[in-house]
Amino acid sequence: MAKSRILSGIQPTNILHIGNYVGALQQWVTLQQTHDAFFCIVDLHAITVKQDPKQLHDNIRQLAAMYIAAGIDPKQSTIFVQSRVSAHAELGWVLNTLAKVSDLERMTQFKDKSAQHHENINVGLFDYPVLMAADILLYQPEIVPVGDDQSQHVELTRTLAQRFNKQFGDVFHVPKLQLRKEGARIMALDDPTKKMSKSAGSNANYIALTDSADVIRKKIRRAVTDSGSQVVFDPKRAGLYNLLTLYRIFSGMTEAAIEKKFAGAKYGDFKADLAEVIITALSPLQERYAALIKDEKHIEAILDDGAKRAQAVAEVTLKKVYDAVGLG
Ligand code: AQP
Repeated sequence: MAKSRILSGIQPTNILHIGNYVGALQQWVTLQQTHDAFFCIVDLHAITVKQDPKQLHDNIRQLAAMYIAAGIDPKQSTIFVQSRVSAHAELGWVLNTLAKVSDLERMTQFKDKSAQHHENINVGLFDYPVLMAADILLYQPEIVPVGDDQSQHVELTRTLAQRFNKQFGDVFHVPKLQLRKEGARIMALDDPTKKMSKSAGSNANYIALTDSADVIRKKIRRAVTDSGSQVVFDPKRAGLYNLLTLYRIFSGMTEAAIEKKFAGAKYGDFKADLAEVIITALSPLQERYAALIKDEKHIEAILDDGAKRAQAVAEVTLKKVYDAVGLG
């Protein structure tokens, strides 16, 4: 029986952080074992905010290397760059004619990003979720594994698929959102009321996957917590809860075992231990990344192959769409 398909992607903006790793990459690594997996580098999304062209070009290769370093196997899964498969932009245009301005006005990411980039509130930023719907629907996936911040966009994707199918006949499979049970929203270290974000103003916000051991120790030491003293899982103590969630995910220990381990300990002792747990967990990934990033040809060959594999699937869907709409 054919494996069911999954599709997800990350923007090649800045360097990835442990939120991207936990919310997206870690799930992808597990899911690729049981699914026909497509992992996209969504560079067309990246240009909805100002990018330095040279930096963007380098970021694409770095992100591909990070996918592989994190455990995505390019033989098993398809790794590709969005702009190299033109069907994404083409289907995006067709879906634009079905998306309502009112659908897009509700998107919280658009509201957040327009506040963050008030000097450049461009049409692409507004239209981002429609292109994302095209990214997904082209591959007819069963599930879309993302972090919680993308839930609203996946919901819109489902709406657009249903709207298209109703108007033109059943072309799209309506995909399901897949969030992990814990860690779907890792919060910022310097403000646990906001999600960890790679475009945050301060690098105290996140732990980058390439941060050195000393930088990780410093960032965790300075992470915002409350004035309490007991190291226990309490969602009301947002900063500590976020750090404990990271401890759970990176150590693999249960909540009860962690609380027992730190009974009577101070926040400072817990933070010092957490830093070491994260350093140990990231170290193999960092070693693989350092080796991969030196081999530009190898990464380019993987991306060329990925574009061909993605193109073959995307073209089939786009043809069905064009035929259904009357453009074929
Ligand atoms: N804090 C987070 N916790 C869990 N998952 C997260 N993701 C992002 N932040 C967290 C998930 O990572 C994937 C890739 O995200 P993206 O590149 O599309 O960009 P984003 O969601 O906009 O992530 P950032 O870090 O906030 O980037 P910037 O600041 O550049 O916009 C997605 O699956 C996302 O859910």
